[in-house]
Amino acid sequence: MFCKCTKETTDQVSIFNDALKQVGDKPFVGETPQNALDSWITPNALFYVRSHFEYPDISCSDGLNWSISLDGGDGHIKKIKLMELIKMPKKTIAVTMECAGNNRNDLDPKVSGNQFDSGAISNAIWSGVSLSDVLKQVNLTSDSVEILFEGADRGRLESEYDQSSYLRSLPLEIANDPDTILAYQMNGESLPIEHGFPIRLVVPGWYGMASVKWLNSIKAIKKPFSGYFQGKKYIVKYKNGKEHPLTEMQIKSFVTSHNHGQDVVNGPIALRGLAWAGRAAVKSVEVSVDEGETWETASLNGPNDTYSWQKWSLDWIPEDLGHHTLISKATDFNGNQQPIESVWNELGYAVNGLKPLCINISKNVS
Ligand SMILES: Nc1nc2c(c(=O)[nH]1)N[C@H]1C(S)=C(S)[C@@H](COP(=O)(O)O)O[C@H]1N2
Ligand SMILES: [Mo]
Repeated sequence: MFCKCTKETTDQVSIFNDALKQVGDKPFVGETPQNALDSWITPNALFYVRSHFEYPDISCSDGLNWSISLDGGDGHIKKIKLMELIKMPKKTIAVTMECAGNNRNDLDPKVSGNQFDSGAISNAIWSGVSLSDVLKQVNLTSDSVEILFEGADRGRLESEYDQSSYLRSLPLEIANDPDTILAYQMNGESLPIEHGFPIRLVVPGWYGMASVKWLNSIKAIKKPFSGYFQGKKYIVKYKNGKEHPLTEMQIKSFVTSHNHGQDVVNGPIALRGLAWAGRAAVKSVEVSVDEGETWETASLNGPNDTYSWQKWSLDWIPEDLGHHTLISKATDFNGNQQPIESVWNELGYAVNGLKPLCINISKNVS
């Protein structure tokens, strides 16, 4: 079966809302809970949810009959049915998706927006078709510069704005990359409604805002898109007035084997965590158990997929009891290293500084 019935879809939503750590309401925004981050794959029910509007009311039969409007830039619209896409060559790919606002809560001074801790990130195996195979079905006009994607969700952006849909564009180079997919499955199941049922864009290595959910139209455009979610939001604005739009996820890592403030009984301790670097590969992860005084190289445990986070581990035998500050630091093959401090920016994006975690080692009484 391609999808579950509407009732089950509705039921799933309340399960999600219970399982996730709620960060926003109307629409629901939720983080993956800390213990679920200690796993390479995030189960669908624990995958973080970030929507700007209430999700559209798409029933199972709406999903089965879904079609996407495709315009190569000449105004002529070709409709492609989801069922036609499903018959095309299937592409399956592991992709870690991180919301650009992940860890916004760590910034000092605080900025407005969803106050995410470390859980606005998740990893899934996505299946669908290469967007490039779909684009081949129309002739892109030669003056096209970007491809614009529209979701079926609508709402008011800010009080002074009218109703709008969720719109984002991609440069041609990224749109034509065979790894950019239109996904209709997530971890082997049809997409849950909150994650874009029946079909969404998945842009590997980019922050989550690029991966448009509930995709209903694709259009080649002649001028770079500058709509609300591209010209106003998802721009890194530094204190010195410089700014740039967000694209690839910045290099980052964190400890997942322990919770902040956890009591741990003395003995050999298996430290674990995750590291990722957008479209680049992670080269190494170093770990400190003494607040950054000394560093040891962790083992990288894969899986070695291009666009998903990697697991790392380090066995450690503490030399003394009491508080210890654990920190991980990643480096990628392009020579980028995770910064010690995140760079403050007005809208609180791309927060990737080191994330110290404190544990308390107590005496083994047995
Ligand atoms: N149509 C639509 N697509 C969207 C959004 C949205 O609000 N509407 N939010 C974006 C943002 S900011 C993120 S981080 C990801 C979140 O995807 P998820 O909810 O499946 O985790 O979807 C992106 N795609
Ligand atoms: Mo996001």
